Amino acid sequence: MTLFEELKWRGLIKDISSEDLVEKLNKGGLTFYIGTDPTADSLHIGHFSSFLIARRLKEAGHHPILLVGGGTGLIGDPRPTSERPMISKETLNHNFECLKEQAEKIFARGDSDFRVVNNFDWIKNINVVDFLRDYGKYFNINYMLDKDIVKRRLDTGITYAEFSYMILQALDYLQLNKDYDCNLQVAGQDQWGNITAGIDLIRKKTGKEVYGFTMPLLTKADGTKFGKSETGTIWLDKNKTTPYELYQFLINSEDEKVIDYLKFLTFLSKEEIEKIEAEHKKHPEERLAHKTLAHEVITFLHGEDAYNEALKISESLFNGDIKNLTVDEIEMAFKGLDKISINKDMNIVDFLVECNICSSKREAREFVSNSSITINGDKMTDLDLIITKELAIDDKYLVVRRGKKKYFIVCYEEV
Ligand code: 485
Repeated sequence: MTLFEELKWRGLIKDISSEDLVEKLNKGGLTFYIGTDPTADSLHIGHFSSFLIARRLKEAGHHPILLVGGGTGLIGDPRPTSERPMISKETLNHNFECLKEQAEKIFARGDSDFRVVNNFDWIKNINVVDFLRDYGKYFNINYMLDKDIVKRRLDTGITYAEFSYMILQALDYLQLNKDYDCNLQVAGQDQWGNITAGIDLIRKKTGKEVYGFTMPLLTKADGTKFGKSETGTIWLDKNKTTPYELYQFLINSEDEKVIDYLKFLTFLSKEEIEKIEAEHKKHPEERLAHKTLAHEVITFLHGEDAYNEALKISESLFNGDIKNLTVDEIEMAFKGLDKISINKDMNIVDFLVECNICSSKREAREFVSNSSITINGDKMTDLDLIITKELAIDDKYLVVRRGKKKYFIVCYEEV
């Protein structure tokens, strides 16, 4: 299978700038770039699916450049809906540092052929007269108005700053072409207008033919964006989205989409994925495709140990085997829950009311008598039980479950 055939099979090709690109991709030796703006202090799973292309192309013999937009981030790429709030320069710098480190760690992986650049390095030197003469003169307003994103914003309004964004991204491509002979830009499908603006600018200014292609957005079965869980965006920074949360997100992928995600988000070969697909169809209840997806993505991002920990937490919670977990693992498993503090021994009924796990003593007695309360995985049915620190995991946490699903974390205060 050629590289292009493989990218097609994975569902990674949306628009391509010219048919010539197919042969060039298959041959190898292109220098390409993919960019992101530092609008947050971490990349998210949507970026992950796009940025993986950098490793795929690199492995096929092309040379990657990752651009973090310290300059473009100060303006903001127009969204289809409304103007972006401006990010302060301090926040932007902070985000920039975070993203640079993350991109290097996750995608470059110490590979010296991966270059990471910041467009602020050249944008900051352009004065307004040069900007208009050297670039503005090459952009006809009709051409700009014809870009999809601008058309979509005409009703709600778009400022001159955001309207000019495409010129900045186009001049980046020109700059990278000049500095590194970069001749391919890759991105998600929403970037098609910006990519073609760059290709056209380079053609007009240098006469050279350069290329671009976009990848489809990763979606859920209903067509909405993939990448949000009940608790929000799935980040690549493990302090923002723990490996356990990532595990939960991936393991709960929709059945009808999970094979697509394997193609998009992993490096497993066509043969391997087809084997998993056949197995998945035969025994969907085994969730082999989901498990493989979680394993591949989490080990790529955070390593095998983090994956094993996420798996252990998931299995322990599923089996009620809470005592098996360490304090760190409990913290990861219940990251989103507020901790309830206590500092004295109490009868179980008083304990449940005091910790707001039950609303009255009557209710507490009822739950205990119905075997609906577990503490660290053990059913608590004795109404006279005294809850003491000795019951806590590492003298710290009591994981209380009320009914089937409702968890509470009670924490013994250091006194
Ligand atoms: O020269 C460039 C300057 C900035 C950019 C690209 C080239 C960033 C780009 N305008 C952008 O906004 N990208 C998005 C981002 O930063 O979050 C997303 C795209 C998505 C995919 C991803 O970046 O919306 O399709 O390309 C990597």
